Amino acid sequence: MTQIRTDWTREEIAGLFNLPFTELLFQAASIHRENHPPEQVQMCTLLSIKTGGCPEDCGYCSQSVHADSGVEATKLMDVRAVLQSAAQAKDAGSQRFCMGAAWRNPKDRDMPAIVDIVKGVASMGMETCMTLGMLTPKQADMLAEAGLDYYNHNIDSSPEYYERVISTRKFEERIETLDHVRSAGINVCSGGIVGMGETREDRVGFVHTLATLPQHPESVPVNALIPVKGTVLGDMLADTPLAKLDDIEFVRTIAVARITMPMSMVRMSAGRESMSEATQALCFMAGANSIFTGDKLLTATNAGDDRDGALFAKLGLTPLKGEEPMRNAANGDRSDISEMEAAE
Ligand code: SAM
Ligand code: DTB
Ligand code: SF4
Repeated sequence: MTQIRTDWTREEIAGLFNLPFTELLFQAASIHRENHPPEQVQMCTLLSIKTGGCPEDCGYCSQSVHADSGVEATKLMDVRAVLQSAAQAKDAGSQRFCMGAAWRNPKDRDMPAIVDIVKGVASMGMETCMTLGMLTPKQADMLAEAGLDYYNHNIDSSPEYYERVISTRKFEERIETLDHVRSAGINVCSGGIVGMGETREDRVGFVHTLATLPQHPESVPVNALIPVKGTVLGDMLADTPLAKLDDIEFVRTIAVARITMPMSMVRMSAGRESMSEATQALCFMAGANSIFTGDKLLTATNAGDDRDGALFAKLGLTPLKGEEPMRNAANGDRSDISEMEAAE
């Protein structure tokens, strides 16, 4: 069993990034197969349950009111419609259903519907994940009690680069919400975005922050920036195409996340649509073991099932076997949630 460490130094992490690529990949792949079935990749589906109109000013996001991206704001989706989408995702082979809302934080009046959604999706036997912005301890407890398996809240980048990307909230506030999620007994999903114009040192700081949390996030999404027209970062990248992150550096980031957080699910999240098959294959080799399937992420397009099916066939990869999803600590096997109760 690999030793789990939360005392990584920035120097050690920088040292991993600096390894010869073949050595880095070998170390990451070795740790990956010690802790995970290396030929299996978890298939996840994303749904935006409340799109656009977000008051935050995250420089990458199409859903911010500060962006001119053309994304229209919607209300929170009806519970039934969400459950219908979840059922479709399950039929299409998804094991995990992730729901996102473009909020700074959920309002207390939103919580009853959110709780019903969690109960409904959980009762279908899928792993549940939600990302709704900042949470109070009480809201985290409500989600835990409803049976939410994971809460996604990304630190996005290094503490230093964070404030250049987002001005409407502080890095420490992100960490506070992660604390509330952890205390409530929900598995933590936290990662970030690379390719936002940050330096290697920022990528070191990003992985270092995650790998030195008191407990590693069980789930670490690594997004490659999707440059969206009308967002600060999308427009910056359109003006300076050379600023696009090199694919090998993306693979290195995945590998370092795998080595430093051996047990976590490392998710190759946004940005696969513009990646070559070869780059994605290197990411799987480096320890990525989860992808978003289907044609759409939250607002952006995704690689799509046809392309992914062809890639999996070529690489001999299979969807993660339908073992029991990793339940939240507060809720055990959730045998208390009956189908009937969930449908109420
Ligand atoms: N409002 C919630 C929040 O920010 O916590 C949840 C939704 S937000 C869209 C979820 C994550 O998606 C962000 O933290 C960011 O890492 C990622 N994301 C958003 N826009 C992206 C883009 N254009 N490219 C890559 N990742 C993106
Ligand atoms: C995460 O880190 N990536 C997902 C999920 N968590 C919610 C979201 C990706 C969003 C990509 C941009 C969009 O679709 O708008
Ligand atoms: Fe709002 Fe989340 Fe987008 Fe930031 S990333 S603008 S908080 S939806």
